[in-house]
Amino acid sequence: MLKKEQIEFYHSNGYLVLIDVFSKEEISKLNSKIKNFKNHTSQPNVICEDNGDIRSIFAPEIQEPIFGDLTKDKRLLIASEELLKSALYLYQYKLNLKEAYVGKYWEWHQDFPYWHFGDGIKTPEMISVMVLFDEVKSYQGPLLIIPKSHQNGIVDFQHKAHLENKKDNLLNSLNSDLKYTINNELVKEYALKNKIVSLEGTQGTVIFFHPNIFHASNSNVSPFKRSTAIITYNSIHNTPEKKSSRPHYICYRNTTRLKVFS
Ligand SMILES: O=C(O)CCC(=O)C(=O)O
Repeated sequence: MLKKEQIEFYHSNGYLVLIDVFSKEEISKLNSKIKNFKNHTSQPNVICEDNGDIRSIFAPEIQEPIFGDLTKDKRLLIASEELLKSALYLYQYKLNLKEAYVGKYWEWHQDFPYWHFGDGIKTPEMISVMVLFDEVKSYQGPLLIIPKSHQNGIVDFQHKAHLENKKDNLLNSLNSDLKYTINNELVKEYALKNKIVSLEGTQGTVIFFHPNIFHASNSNVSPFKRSTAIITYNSIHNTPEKKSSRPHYICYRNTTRLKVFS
């Protein structure tokens, strides 16, 4: 159960970090399965960089069912319910891998625009939970966030002329040239006001973050990989009005309340 101060911290700052939530043994079990996805790079839920390395794996339980249990773990699910004060369903789940030396960056963005415009979700009554599968230091491309930047809804996007006449492409929500990035001047303004926080942590650390928080991460030029899971829950009262046209591995269709795995 979260403490009152932790819940207040989350709502005020838009994120919350809990260290050592999972043991090394628990994480090792999952980590050992990640290499198996190399056999599935032609599957549509496995998103690769131009060099063939895996960037993200959506709905990893499709190929490796063991990953399914993580989304129902009480340390993530109950804590998220406490933060949102709502029953939740699983909205999206992915592994983000940043390979040693070459793992690529994520530009400054908010997540909610993708879910609002892409899937028709009405309000940001949602939460994302990042689980660190490796110890993450400053040089491995940790998640960067700007505290309190979640408070003003969806903000102005950075104009990207090269994407303007391009046909709407699913990959532009998934690759390193994102469709909805935050206007650079705004990023600067918020960063000057509230600073940028680098969320490093031990293996097994958990980071809860708001769908409107400004976040990004650098490339991983270090010799150490950085694997993470990001689970996004949505309130059962916030289901989309119509079915998303995006694939089921990007936007789950089962909106029944998720129950803790026991
Ligand atoms: O993996 C990261 O460092 C950032 C991921 C991210 O921003 C996202 O998946 O929306």
